Amino acid sequence: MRQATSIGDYLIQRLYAHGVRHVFGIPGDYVLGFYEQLLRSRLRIINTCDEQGAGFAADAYARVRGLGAVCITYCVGGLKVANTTAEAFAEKSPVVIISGAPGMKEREKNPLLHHKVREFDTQKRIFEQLTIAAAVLSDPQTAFQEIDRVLHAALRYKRPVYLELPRDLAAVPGIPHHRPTEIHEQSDERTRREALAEAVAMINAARKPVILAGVEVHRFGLQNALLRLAEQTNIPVAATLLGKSVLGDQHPFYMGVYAGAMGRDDVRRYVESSDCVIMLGVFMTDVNLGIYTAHLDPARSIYATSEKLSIRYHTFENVRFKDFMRGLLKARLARRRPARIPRPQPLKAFRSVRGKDKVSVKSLFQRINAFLTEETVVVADVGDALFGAADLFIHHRTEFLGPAYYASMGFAVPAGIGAQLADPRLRPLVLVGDGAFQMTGMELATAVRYNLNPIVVVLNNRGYGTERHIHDGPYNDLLVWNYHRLPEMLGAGRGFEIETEEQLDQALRAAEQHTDGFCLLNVRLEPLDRSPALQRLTEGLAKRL
Ligand SMILES: Cc1ncc(C[n+]2csc(CCOP(=O)(O)OP(=O)(O)O)c2C)c(N)n1
Ligand SMILES: [Mg+2]
Repeated sequence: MRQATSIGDYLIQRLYAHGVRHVFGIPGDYVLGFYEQLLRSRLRIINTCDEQGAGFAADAYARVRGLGAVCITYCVGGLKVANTTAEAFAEKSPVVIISGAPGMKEREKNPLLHHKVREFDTQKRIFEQLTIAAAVLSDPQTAFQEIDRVLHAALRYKRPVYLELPRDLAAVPGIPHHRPTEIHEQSDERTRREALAEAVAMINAARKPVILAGVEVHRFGLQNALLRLAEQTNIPVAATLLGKSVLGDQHPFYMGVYAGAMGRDDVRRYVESSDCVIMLGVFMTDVNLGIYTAHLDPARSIYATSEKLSIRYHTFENVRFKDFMRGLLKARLARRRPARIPRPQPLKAFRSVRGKDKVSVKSLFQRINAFLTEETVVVADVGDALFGAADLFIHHRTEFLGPAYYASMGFAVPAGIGAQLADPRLRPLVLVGDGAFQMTGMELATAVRYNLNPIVVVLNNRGYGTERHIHDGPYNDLLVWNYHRLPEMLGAGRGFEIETEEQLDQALRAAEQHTDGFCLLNVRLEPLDRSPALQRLTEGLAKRL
């Protein structure tokens, strides 16, 4: 007779069915039973140095692959992924948080078990705030349904979810003959038609429409729909920073990143002078909009996301983002003559003839730009790594990851690990400030353990550079580490200490060749040097003061 499926095994099966192949985390006694189940399954456990590393890695994995998972022990592990879950929530990344927990039997009489904070449900209540759906799998009768419901919510809303598995239930069978429930949500057809009619009339009547594409185009897999929409209508496209690379930078109707004062001026003028800005999957965040230096008038906008659809001042309920996008594709939108638009300017070539010059933030990004290929995934951490990367010319459409909204430092090194496991064809180019590196850079050990080969560029400006431009003080200084000597400690990888353009050039060439392990470039920069994007932003802000 076939053995009944246990709750733990059912969860594993469903994760696998949704494309998950790796689970990031650190075990503990409350979750060891489930770790054993994972070990016997087709999923691979990726042990990180710290739970926060696991959380960021799973987030990047989800951004690249469509779903990610992190598995940790109760509270001591769980609360360490609260921050990464918050980032996944804010930036719409579907990560499944699986936490071990005291068994249901152990909870009787409320004993003081280790790792407990206050009540047994304290952790769950915290995660209810940070996820779109949460469940404690405490009842074998409902566990499978709960798993279906929670995973469905992650996929539907592209947000993290929480599943708590009491340790005495992981191996307990759920109800027999359960079939996963497929839920198909639909738009309200009449509302959808009316919204589309209004949108089409507005777009066709416009003199200078422009599409502003955001992160949800990527999360919902609508890049091809966007491409076709632009091709069919010749309406040009700009992207937000969070949505950068939803289209490849080489597409003829793509003009670059729009980010208020932080973005390029020509893109800004084009978008802000448009009489119909079609915002697709855009989040109106301050970083996306250049810390509120953007001027977008709702009277001239169509705004469609998974949460909201409005056209001018009209709001429509129950129209799914996907259905609206597809509707636009089928609608009778006029085909226009191609407009003259600004184009992303590949950064000026690197002048290696003057090789003895010290590397500046500007020349660093120029050289990196020339280094990118179709196989690179650029992962940028908060700080000038992210601002500078805004101007990079990304060849392909998905290959840029950065926490451009919630902006938690420490994302990039573990995210590089998650991104490469999600798609092994990609080689991560991790851009990270020295401050952010000091938070999670030791996850390079994880890269070594699992034979990954990221190229990590540490922008070593001896402190919290971004903050220095806002307000400086000794609290922005850092101990200067010998980052390039980490390979000695880890017994793998290659390190480079870089001061001149020539050294940078040589290190990148060597990194290109050295594919057996990670490469770390310790790039020494002046504390007050900054990227053109960060300069534009601060100048833009200064003008408004
Ligand atoms: C976890 C976290 N702590 C603090 C901050 C506030 N913060 C924003 S930028 C920044 C400095 C970043 O320093 P570094 O990583 O060296 O990059 P740089 O600005 O020097 O390029 C800080 C501390 C943050 N965003 N995230
Ligand atoms: Mg720094």
